[in-house]
Amino acid sequence: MAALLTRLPDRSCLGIMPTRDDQTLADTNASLSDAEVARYHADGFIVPDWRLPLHDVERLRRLLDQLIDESPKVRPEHLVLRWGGGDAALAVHAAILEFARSPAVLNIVERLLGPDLMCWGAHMFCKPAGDGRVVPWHQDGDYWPIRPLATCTVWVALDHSGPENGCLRVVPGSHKKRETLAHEQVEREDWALNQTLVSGTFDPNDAVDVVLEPGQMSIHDVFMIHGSEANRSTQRRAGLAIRYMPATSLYDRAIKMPGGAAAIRQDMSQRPIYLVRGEDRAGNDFTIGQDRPFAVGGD
Ligand SMILES: O=C(O)CCC(=O)C(=O)O
Ligand code: NI
Repeated sequence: MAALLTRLPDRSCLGIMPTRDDQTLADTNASLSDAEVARYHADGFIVPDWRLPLHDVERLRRLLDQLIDESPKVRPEHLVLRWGGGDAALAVHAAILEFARSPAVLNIVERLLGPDLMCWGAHMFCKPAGDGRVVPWHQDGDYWPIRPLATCTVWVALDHSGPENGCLRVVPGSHKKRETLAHEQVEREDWALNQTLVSGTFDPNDAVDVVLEPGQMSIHDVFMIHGSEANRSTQRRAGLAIRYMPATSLYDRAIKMPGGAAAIRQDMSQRPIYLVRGEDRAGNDFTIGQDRPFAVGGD
């Protein structure tokens, strides 16, 4: 009986992930182990031991609700965030920026991309219960005007994310050649993105599910093949993707991305970008777009 009682308070028994007191966004000791870094390079993705405390997850969830309320015309899978608009606008969405610029997350990203870091985008990928859209197979590099192509995405789960509600699926090791394979443009109402890998460029049977609990995150490389299924379950699946690049690469505003009719437009030339650690070493322009208002759903 005593043994049972001592086990009852274990929060994982109640379906709540345990949080660790030493893990906060301000935690300057947060990092990745050498084994985690090696796994990232071998597989193209990792799920770090470090996770976001639940009260920060709850802040981000409230922000997601706010973004959905404020943007009734934007599908919840398409909540691409365009920062800018000065400090006042930034303050409104402070929870995301605090996350993106936090010592803990930057320490982790620094282990993968080096000491000079830019944050150039963020995207709430929210798949509502019942009709959450498919994310077709793709490599992020096919979408982005960054040269040399080098970025990683930190994707933090705001809900439980598993195969039943359309979790991220990745092809381990598919990043290794450091090249983008052939993509084609496909406009489909039930898809969240409009560029997808041409059939035959890889084997979808090699894919694995990335199952995450709220606050856990996966980090993936720009060349890694990934996608996700529709959400036909009764449980929402939301994640916040923050995009980082090394400041040794150029966010090249002259490159015209393919574009298309899909809700996410691809002209990224005016997007505000931020140096979040170290120094710019590639002539990036951090002034463009800063005066544009905060917006969601496009560039
Ligand atoms: O949230 C998803 O299912 C897809 C995310 C994705 O493609 C990305 O973050 O690059
Ligand atoms: Ni992607």
